[in-house]
Amino acid sequence: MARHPKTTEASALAHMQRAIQLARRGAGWVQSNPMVGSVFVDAAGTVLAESYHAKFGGAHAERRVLERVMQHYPKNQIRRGTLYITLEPCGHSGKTPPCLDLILQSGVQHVVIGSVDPNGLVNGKSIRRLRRAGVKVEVGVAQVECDYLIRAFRKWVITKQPFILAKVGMSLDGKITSSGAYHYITNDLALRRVHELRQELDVIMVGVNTIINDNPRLNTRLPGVKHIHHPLKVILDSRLRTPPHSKALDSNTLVACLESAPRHRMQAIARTGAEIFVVPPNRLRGKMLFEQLNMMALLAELGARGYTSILLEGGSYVFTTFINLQAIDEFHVFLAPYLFGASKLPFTYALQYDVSFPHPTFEQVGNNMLMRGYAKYTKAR
Ligand code: AOF
Ligand code: ZN
Repeated sequence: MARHPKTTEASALAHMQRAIQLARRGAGWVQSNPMVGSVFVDAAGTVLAESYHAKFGGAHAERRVLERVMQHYPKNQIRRGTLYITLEPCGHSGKTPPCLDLILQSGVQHVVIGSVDPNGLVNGKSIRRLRRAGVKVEVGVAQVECDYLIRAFRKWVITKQPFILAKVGMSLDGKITSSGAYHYITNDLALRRVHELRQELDVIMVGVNTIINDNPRLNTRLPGVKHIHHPLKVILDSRLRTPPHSKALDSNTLVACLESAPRHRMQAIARTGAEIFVVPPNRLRGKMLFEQLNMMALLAELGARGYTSILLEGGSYVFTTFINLQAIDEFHVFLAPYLFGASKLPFTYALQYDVSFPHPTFEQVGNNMLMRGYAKYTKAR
C-alpha cells in the first residue's frame, strides 16, 4: 500500500485551507445546508480540480470535484490522488445522491476530511464505510477552521434552533450610541465586515428602538460582490411601534409582535409586504409579562422554517434580553477609539449572567479592534 506518498502535514494543511476558502464562496446561498469546499490533488501534488457547494439543493462540493476529475483523468491517476473535503462526505440520499458512492466508484484511495458531519444521518458513518472499503481516511486537518465554517449548521442540525451571533460596535466606555457627531461609531473597514456577516447569515434581527432611532435599511451592501444575499429582516416589536414608512419594511421582513398589538398598525405594516408574526407573551412565575415577546418561541419558529443563523444587531435592550436567555452563541465586538460618557446607551443593562469568552481572538481593523469569541455564561451573583 505504498502507492501514495505520505502527505506532508504542511501541504495537507494548505490544501484544506484552500478548500475552506472555496467553501466560503457559498456564503449566503447554501443554508440550511453547510458550506463545504473540496480539492483533488494527484500524487505529484498537482491540483486536478477544486470546487464548493454553491447553492442549497445543488450538487455537493466533493461531487462537483470528483465528476470533473473522473471526466478528465485516468483511473490510475485518481487512485493515487487525495480528495480533500472540509466536511465528512454524505452517505445518504437527500436532495442529491450519496457522495460516498461516487468516492468509492472513483477509486481514490486517500481522503482527508476537516470536520465530522454533525448531521445525525451522517455523523461518522461515511468515515467508517470508507475505511471498511480500504480507503485511507484522515480526519481533523484544520479542524478548528472547518468547524467554524459549519458552526451555524452544527447548532441548527442538532437543536433545530438558529445559531445567534451578536455584533456590536462600541466606544471605549462601552457605549453603542454616539453624541450624533459620528453617524457610525466604527470605521469603514468594520462596516465592510458587518456586511460580510449579513451576506453570510440567514437572518438579521433588531429591536424596534433601532428602527425608530436609526431607520436602517438592514440589507447587504458589498461593492464588488456579484451575488448579494440579503438576510431576512426580523424586527422585535411587541406593540408594533415600527413606523410603516421605515426603510427596513418590505416583503423580506418579519415583524414579531404580541397578539395585543393594535389592529390598525398590523394592517399598515402588512401593506408594506412585511409579515406580521404574532409571538406568545412571556410567562414568568405564573405572571404574564405584557409587552414582552417569548423569544424562545420566535427562535423555534425561525429554526423550523430552516433559518440556521441570526445576526443580532441590537440595541441594548435586545442584547440584554438575549444574554439573560443565554441565547447568544458568539459575539463580534468592534471597539472604536472614543469616549461618549454616561448619558449614551450602554452595550447592556443589568445582566443575570456574566459572559466570558474562553478563546477570544483579537484583530486590529484599521483604528478599531475586533474581538470575536464564543460566549460562556455563568450565573451572576
Ligand atoms: C451539502 N453540501 O457539499 C455536502 C453536504 O439534501 P442533500 O442531498 O443536499 O444533503 C444535505 C446533507 O448532506 C447536509 O445536511 C450535510 O449533512 C451533507 N453534506 N451537504 O449541502 C455539501 N458535503
Ligand atoms: Zn454529499
